[in-house]
Parts: sequence; C-alpha cells; structure tokens
Amino acid sequence: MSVHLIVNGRPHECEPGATVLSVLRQIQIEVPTLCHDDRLQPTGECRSCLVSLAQHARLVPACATPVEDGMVIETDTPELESHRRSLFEMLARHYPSAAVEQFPDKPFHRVLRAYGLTGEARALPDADRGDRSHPYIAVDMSRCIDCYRCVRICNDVQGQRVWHVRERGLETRIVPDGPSLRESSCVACGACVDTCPTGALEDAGASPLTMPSKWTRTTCPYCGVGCEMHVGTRGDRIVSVRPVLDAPVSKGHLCVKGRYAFSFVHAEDRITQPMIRERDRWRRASWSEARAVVAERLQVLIDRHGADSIGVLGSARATNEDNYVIQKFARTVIGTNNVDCCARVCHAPSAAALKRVLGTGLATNSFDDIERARTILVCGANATEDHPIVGARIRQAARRGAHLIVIDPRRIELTADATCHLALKPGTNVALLNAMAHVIVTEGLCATGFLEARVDGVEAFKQFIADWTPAHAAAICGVDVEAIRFAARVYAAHGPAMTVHGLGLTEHVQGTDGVAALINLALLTGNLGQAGAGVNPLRGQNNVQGAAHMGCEPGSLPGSTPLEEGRPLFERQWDRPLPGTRGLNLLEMMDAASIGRLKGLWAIGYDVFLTNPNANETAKALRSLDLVIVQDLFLNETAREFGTIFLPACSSFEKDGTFMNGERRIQRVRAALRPMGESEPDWQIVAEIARAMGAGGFGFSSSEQIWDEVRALCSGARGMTYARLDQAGLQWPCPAEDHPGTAILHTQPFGHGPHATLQRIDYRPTSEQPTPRYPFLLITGRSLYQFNAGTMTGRTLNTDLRPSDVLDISPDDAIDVRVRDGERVRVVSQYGSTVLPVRVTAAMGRGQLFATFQSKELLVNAATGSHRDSVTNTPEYKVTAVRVERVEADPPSDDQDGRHT
Ligand SMILES: Nc1nc2c(c(=O)[nH]1)N[C@H]1C(S)=C(S)[C@@H](COP(=O)(O)OP(=O)(O)OC[C@H]3O[C@@H](n4cnc5c(=O)[nH]c(N)nc54)[C@H](O)[C@@H]3O)O[C@H]1N2
Ligand SMILES: Nc1nc2c(c(=O)[nH]1)N[C@H]1C(S)=C(S)[C@@H](COP(=O)(O)OP(=O)(O)OC[C@H]3O[C@@H](n4cnc5c(=O)[nH]c(N)nc54)[C@H](O)[C@@H]3O)O[C@H]1N2
Ligand SMILES: [Mo]
Repeated sequence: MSVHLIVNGRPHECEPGATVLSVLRQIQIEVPTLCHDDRLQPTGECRSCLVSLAQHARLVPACATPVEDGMVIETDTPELESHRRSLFEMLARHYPSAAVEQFPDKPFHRVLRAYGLTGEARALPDADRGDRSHPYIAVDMSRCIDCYRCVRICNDVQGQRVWHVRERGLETRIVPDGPSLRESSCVACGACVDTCPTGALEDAGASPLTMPSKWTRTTCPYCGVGCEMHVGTRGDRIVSVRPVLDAPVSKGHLCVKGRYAFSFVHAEDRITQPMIRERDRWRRASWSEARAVVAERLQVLIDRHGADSIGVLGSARATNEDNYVIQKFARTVIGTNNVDCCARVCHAPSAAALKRVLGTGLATNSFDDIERARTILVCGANATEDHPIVGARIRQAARRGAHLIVIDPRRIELTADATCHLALKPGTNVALLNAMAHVIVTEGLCATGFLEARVDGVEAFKQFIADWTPAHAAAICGVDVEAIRFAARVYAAHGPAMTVHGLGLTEHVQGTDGVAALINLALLTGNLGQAGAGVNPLRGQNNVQGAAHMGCEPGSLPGSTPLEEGRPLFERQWDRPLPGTRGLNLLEMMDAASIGRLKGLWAIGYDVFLTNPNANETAKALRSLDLVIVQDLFLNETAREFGTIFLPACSSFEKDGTFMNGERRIQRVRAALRPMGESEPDWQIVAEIARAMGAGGFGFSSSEQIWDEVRALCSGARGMTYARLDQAGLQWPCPAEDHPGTAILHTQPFGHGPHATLQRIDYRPTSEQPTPRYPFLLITGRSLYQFNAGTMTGRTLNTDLRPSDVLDISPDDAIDVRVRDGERVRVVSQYGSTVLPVRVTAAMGRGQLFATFQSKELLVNAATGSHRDSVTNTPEYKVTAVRVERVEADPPSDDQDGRHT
C-alpha cells in the first residue's frame, strides 16, 4: 500500500516507512541538511532540513519525520527560508572563509554559497583547535558546526566511541578520548572524516592540489570481507579513497587499510620491470627476454625431471581471472597438478570440513545474517582487527542485544561486548566444542525435528559425546565447567545462532577436526539452512576464497570441482589431457624441494619465505630449487633471498577482474589506474608465457573473456555475467542469468544429499606443550594496522601506527621473567628464535604469548614449528612452545639475531 502526499502543491506517491527527507530526495526537491547521514539514525537536531506540514502548527525536521498518508508538505515558504537563512548566518559568523574557498565541494560550504555567505576571514588551520598528531586524520575544530555526525558515526557504525562532547562554559567541544587523536582509541577507519560536512575532520593529505579528478568504484585489495570503495585518482596517482554507500557488505564503511593504506601502489621500490638474477645480481630485462627465459627454463625442467618437478602458487591477492589462468597454465602447459595458493595456510581446514560434512566447502551464510542472528559465536577470529567491517557489525549487533560468545585465549576487543568469553588454552578447541555438544545433547537442547529430517549418525554421536563432560573438557582446555555449560545453553536456546570462525580454529594440528566439531553444534541445534545461522569462516585475503575456488588447489578444478569428477568436461573444453598424478600442496612442495624432487617454483603474489612456518626449513627448501620465479609488486623476501626471475605484476588498482569474498560474493574489480611502468595483470603475464611456450587456449584479450570461459565451465558461475556484476555483486552459486545468487546454502538439501552426518572427533593434543625448557605457548596472528607480512601496509603510513611486531605478555608473566614494557626479549623455540619488544597487556592469559609476523627483519616465523593439520597440511601457526630470554644490552646494529637462526 502506498502513501499519498502533496509536496509544494503537487501530488506524490511513496512507500510507507520512508522519511519526508528521503521522499524529497526521490522527487529531487532539495532541502539543506547538516546533521543528516544515511548511515545514521536521524536526530533532526541541526534543524536545517525543517519543512512545514499543513497539519502541524510547527515546523518539523524532514530527516526525522516519517511520511503519513495525506501529508501536505511545504519546503520553501518565506518562513522556512528566513529560518534557514538566520541559521546559516549564525553558523557562518564563526566559520573560516578560507576553508570555504579551498574546499568548495564540502556539503556545508555548498550550503553557505547557496545563501551567499562566505564565513569570516581567519587563518587556517586554527592552531588552538587543531590536532595534527594522527598520520591520516587532520583535526581543525574551529570548523566544527556541532552537527555531531562524527560522534554518532564513531559510535553507531564503527562502535569505537572515540569522539565525545564536552561542555566548556557556554561552548561545546568535540574531543577524542585521549590527549590527542593519535593517543586516543581511534582506529583510523575514517568514518568521521567521511561524514564531516565541513572538513573539521579531514584526510591529513587533503589539499586543493590533491582533489581527485576521477573516481573509480572497485573492491578493497586487503581482506576477504569485500568492502567496496571509490578510488579517487589525479593523473596517474591515487589521492583519495572513499567508502561506497550502497555496498552490500560495507554499507558505506571502510577500515584503515581500505580507506588509507593505498600508497604502496606508488612506493619507490615498486618493481615495474622484469628482472633476471645473474651471478647473484639482479639486472633488468625486457619482457620478451624474461618471457623467453621463463619458457626455456620451465621447458628444461619438464624435459629433464618431468612436469611434476615444478610447482605453481596462485595468489590470493590477485583476481579470479588471474588465478583461473594460473591453474590452467600449471595443468595444461606445464602438465602438473602441483598448484596451490595460501588458502592452504589459513582456511583449507574450513573448506575440507565444510565439504566433508555439508557437501560444500564454503561459508554457509552471508554477512547480512549478523544482524539477523540472536546469537553469534565467534571462535578464534579477532574480527575487529582482522575483518574490521564485519567486526564492527558483530559489535553493533551485540550492543543491540544479540548474544555474543567469544572463544579465544586472548581478551580480544569483542570480549568487551560479549555475553561470555571462553578463554581456552590454545590448541584445545576440539575438547571445548565437544563439551558444548555434550551439554546440548544431555540437556535436551537439540533441534529434534531437524535431526530427524536432515542428520545421520545421531545415536552413535550421542554415545560418543557422553564421555565429553564439561569436567573432562575443562581439565584439558582450562575453561570453567559452568562457563562451558552457559555458552552451550545460550547458543542452543537463542536461535537463530550463527558461528563465525578464524584461524584460531584452523591453524592447528586438529584444524579440520576443530571446524567439524563446530559444525556439529550447528547440526545439533538446526542452525543451518536458515537466516541468522550457519557456519562462516572469515576468509583471509581479498580473494583467497576465489583463488582456491578457481582451482589453485592440487585436488580441485575451477568451481571447486574435484579433479576426477571434472576431468572429462575440462579435458574436452581445454582440449588437453589433464595430468594424472596427484598434485603436491604448498607444504608438500617444500618437502619435495628439500629432498631434491621439486626443482622449480613459480610463486605469484605470495611471500612464501616470510610467511611459511619454520623459516629455517623453508630456507632449506627454497635454496634447493634450481628455478624460483617470483611474480609480485615488490622484490619480496622470497625473491630477494631465493629468486631467479622476477616478473612485475600490477596491483588490483591497476586491473580489471573479480574477487570472491568470504560470503561467496563475486564483485567487480576495476582499474583506477593504468599498470605502473611495464607491470601487467597476472593473467596477461601468464598467458603471454603460455603463448611463448607454444600453448593454445591462452588467447585472452580481456578479463571478461576469461570470466566467460569460467562461466562456461562452472555451473555455479553461469549466471554471473560482467554486465550483471557491474550492477551489483552476486553470491555463488548463481546458475542462470535470471538467478538472484545464493545468500544461504543448504536450505534444502545439503551440498551432497539430503543428510549430513554428525562427526565423532577425538581430541588429540598437540605435541607443542609447555615444558620446563619451553614454558610458554606462543600464539601468532595479526593486528589491525599491518597486513600479513606487511608487504603492502609496510609501505604506507600504517607503519607509524604499528611500527613493529611486539610480543604480548601478561602482567604476571612479565614479572616472573623480569621484563618491562618495551624491553626486547629473545623468543626461543626448538625451531629457531626471534627478538621482539615486549608489550605487557592484560589481554593475555598466564603462560601465553602473542606475536604478529609483519616484519621481515624480525622474522617471527623463524620460531614457529613444522606441525601440520592432519587433513590439509595447514601449519600449526597458533601454538609453539617457547621460552623468553632477556636480551641485556642493545645488540650491535649488524646483529643477526632472529634471522634464520
Ligand atoms: N589487519 C589485518 N587484517 C587481516 C590480516 C592481517 O594481517 N591484518 N590478514 C588476513 C588474513 S590472510 C587472514 S587468514 C585473516 C585471519 O584473521 P583471524 O582469523 O582473525 O586471524 P588471527 O589473528 O591469526 O587469529 C585469530 C584469533 O585466534 C586466536 N587463537 C589462537 N589460538 C586459538 C585456539 O586454540 N582456539 C581459539 N578459539 N582461538 C585461538 C588468537 O588469539 C586470535 O585472536 O585476517 C585477514 N585480515
Ligand atoms: N606466524 C604466522 N605466519 C603466518 C600466519 C600466521 O597466522 N602466523 N598466517 C598465514 C596466512 S593465513 C597467510 S594468508 C599467509 C600470508 O602470506 P602472503 O600471502 O605472503 O601474504 P600477503 O601479505 O597477503 O602477500 C602476498 C603478496 O602478494 C603481493 N601482491 C598483492 N597484490 C598482488 C597482485 O595483484 N598480483 C601479484 N602477483 N602479487 C600481488 C604482495 O606484494 C605480497 O608480496 O601468511 C601465513 N603466515
Ligand atoms: Mo590468510
């Protein structure tokens, strides 16, 4: 039923539930707004959007007034005009005119101009009310007009609560929650800058000379959330990034990386020409020479040692199209299934467990289910730092009343809003999750209807789980018995309940088992195939989901099609026999290199040396290779230490294509810039080399052509044409051009049939246990400002915000080992050591340490060990037994501690 209105004498119709402001905008009647932002609840406080209603005696704010049938609205009466004029005159009286001149496009400046106002003559910025402490955000509160949008967006969207209103005599002032913005709790998401209508809060680099001349809509190059952004360019440089308001996941929000960490594109040490190493020196080469050398050296290895002597690594940072071409090259030109990507080291266990139990190895639900869930269980995922937009959405959901269960050894940020925090001992997920299943079964909290209709193995599971009493698990995982019971009851009783998990569940010797144990909880409680529920791995890099899905995995072809199942179709379409031997995964490639079986490695957008565990072992493996081709933006550490040939790829700001995010959404990536120097999109580099090797099937001339080949081969992608993706991203599977895409998997049946089977999983402790010699457990993981090995973020001002890896330690342990905040210590494991500055923090539990791995100098992976998940070989990055040694004096500057030792 629609609502009928009369606006300025003309009849209009609209949907019920709209606000007067939104209707005015629809019919293109402008009223000025200052405090309004579509991302925020309207307050009507600034009173600039007042309109008059015939039924009311007074004026009402359009932004905060819902439409009613029969409303008669006037927007430009003399009374309104005079009200607005006096309001803006009052604001202009104390407003610097220089700001209006310099940044004419700011919303408030446009309003002033429309009223012929200029502001007062005054120097900019006002030193008294400025704050230039932050590398990304400049503050000049003399331009503040008290609209409070910064306060509200920080609170309501990001959830950080940095900005506060202070009464100062007659004045109000908006101040951060620290002595300066730099020392506040600000996480530099830029939301306050984005909403500020005046520039009181502004990007630190902004000036009239850095105003973009072109905007390009694209997808963020960092994590697997898949935020969309407008990239502002001027000439051949990125000068600004702004969030896309109608983006399906980010909904007008970004985090510090997407918003600000783009200057790596223009870094001075970006390599934009092919290079060849000769007698340990790199020299520049032309593309034609580099291509010929690659072709020839690959051919020599194939002829001498066979195709399986070569391994290829696709890139989770590159597009679907890039990765499709990469695996096609490995399989049809080299002739090997030795192709993998770094899904191996993060969520391969999620994919394996989901595939095994539910028949499809992908997240079951969508990020929009966060707002639909009554309970959110977060297991081993530090979402506010590692997937900040999802983290912010989870935090807001919890603040609005959703139950939040956090399972993490550390007191991560989300614990502040959690219903309960289960601080388990690292490596004991299976015990804890089994005990939760025990409580659900023994307390009669199962969804019996769902079990009867869709689940197999129920009786056997009930027998198995009887032994997993909370008391039994508590002795293993260190979590209080009552807390285990409480969490299980909350999850089971307050549905729909969704689980969100990260590497704290997967990067263990029981990674796949851990995920399967989590899926058990969803099966027992019927939390699958419905909104607000499901099992959802928070995928790591921008396109790690896509890289694996495109077939950069030894055992699967594009569309995650198992090799043997897809063989007939792919052999026909590619017109080549597919290799018959089982392919090696990344870790097996390293093993094979160490014993001389693997001779060549082509690593695309993946710094294996820095990021693989046990750097000593990795170095040994990489050193044994005859040929190491590195294709990257930078001479990364793998290239620097072991590379033979370097091929310059361009970043996703410089190419077209698609990414697949953690909720299976395929989104467009659009070139905002031409490729830097001679760099090229990865697909183009690989296709040209294929042609140099005389191969057919690589005559692509655009990313769209590649995508159309993917669509022809994979039914799940068939409906996703570029034309459709240009309108909006679509969630896989989308089998036809009139199919809307799939937001929720397993509504009926599961990926492999009508029934899923509960898994009986025994707990197997890791051999990394504290001993007198190595009394601590080291957890490694991430922090907000740096991304993985810091290759990109390390070349931005994010480094000001997070200069170095640190070793987090609990206050009690710091006393025991006699270290103080900031002091450097050596962390020693049986595999190697690294030297790190200490940060004493109550976020850490007793006996546990936490370190990131962003810095190539510190090489934290010198200390991590070689244990792997038994199913997928994913390394056990999350637990290493270590000791902490004090480093007395500052070592000399050529100190090699922590490097390869
Ligand atoms: N800012 C930033 N964002 C990133 C990245 C980055 O480097 N920086 N990297 C991206 C990539 S590649 C990935 S894969 C994702 C990873 O994102 P996350 O999955 O969040 O990764 P981590 O920080 O490695 O680990 C998550 C949590 O697991 C906890 N944990 C450790 N051991 C255990 C355990 O035994 N059980 C449980 N339940 N928890 C445990 C740790 O304390 C940590 O808080 O982030 C992506 N996003
Ligand atoms: N100790 C410890 N180690 C870990 C982990 C941990 O938790 N603890 N986590 C592991 C995990 S989950 C991951 S994913 C890995 C991450 O390891 P990496 O994949 O090595 O890390 P990234 O920083 O994502 O960098 C990938 C490379 O891609 C390049 N690049 C970016 N865009 C493009 C492109 O379009 N084309 C090409 N060719 N190159 C591009 C970058 O310059 C960079 O060198 O680290 C793993 N290592
Ligand atoms: Mo990852």
